[in-house]
Amino acid sequence: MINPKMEAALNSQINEEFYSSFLYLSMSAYFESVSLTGFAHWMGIQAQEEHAHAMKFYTYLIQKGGKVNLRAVAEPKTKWDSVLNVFEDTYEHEQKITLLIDNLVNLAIEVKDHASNSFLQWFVTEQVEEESNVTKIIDELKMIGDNRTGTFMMDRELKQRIFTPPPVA
Ligand code: OFO
Repeated sequence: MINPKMEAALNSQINEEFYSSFLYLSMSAYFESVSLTGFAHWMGIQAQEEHAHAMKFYTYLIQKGGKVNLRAVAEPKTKWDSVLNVFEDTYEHEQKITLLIDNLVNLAIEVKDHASNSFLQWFVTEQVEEESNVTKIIDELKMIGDNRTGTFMMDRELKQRIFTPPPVA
């Protein structure tokens, strides 16, 4: 049993998480097109994580007896001006997601849905990490500037990223 307002809001968040996955996959494809395979790999993992986030919401909603309503996913952007520009967009997007998660927590409190509030706390913590990871990359990119060797070294470093599935709801 789940509050109908919460059910609708969680369905919207499933769509947002699938869109996040699409956006990062599109960024990954952009990096492939400019032969930055390490950056492409990092974004590919990011896309996988977002898919897992969507599924975490999906599983939770079903466990709570809610109805999952999947909707069309918006078309992501496909071109960027620079590597830095991609990560600036990523940061902006993650800030938007943080706001959405905070709004979900506010709603859970409003409708006295303690289970959803508890479930959402994992995402609250995750968003701190997401924003911090992207900020670190933006800072490094700003330090590197137009230096090709620096970009190449960073590309190699980002290739090491490993996908860690989030804990099941
Ligand atoms: Fe990038 O975050 Fe999902 O929730």
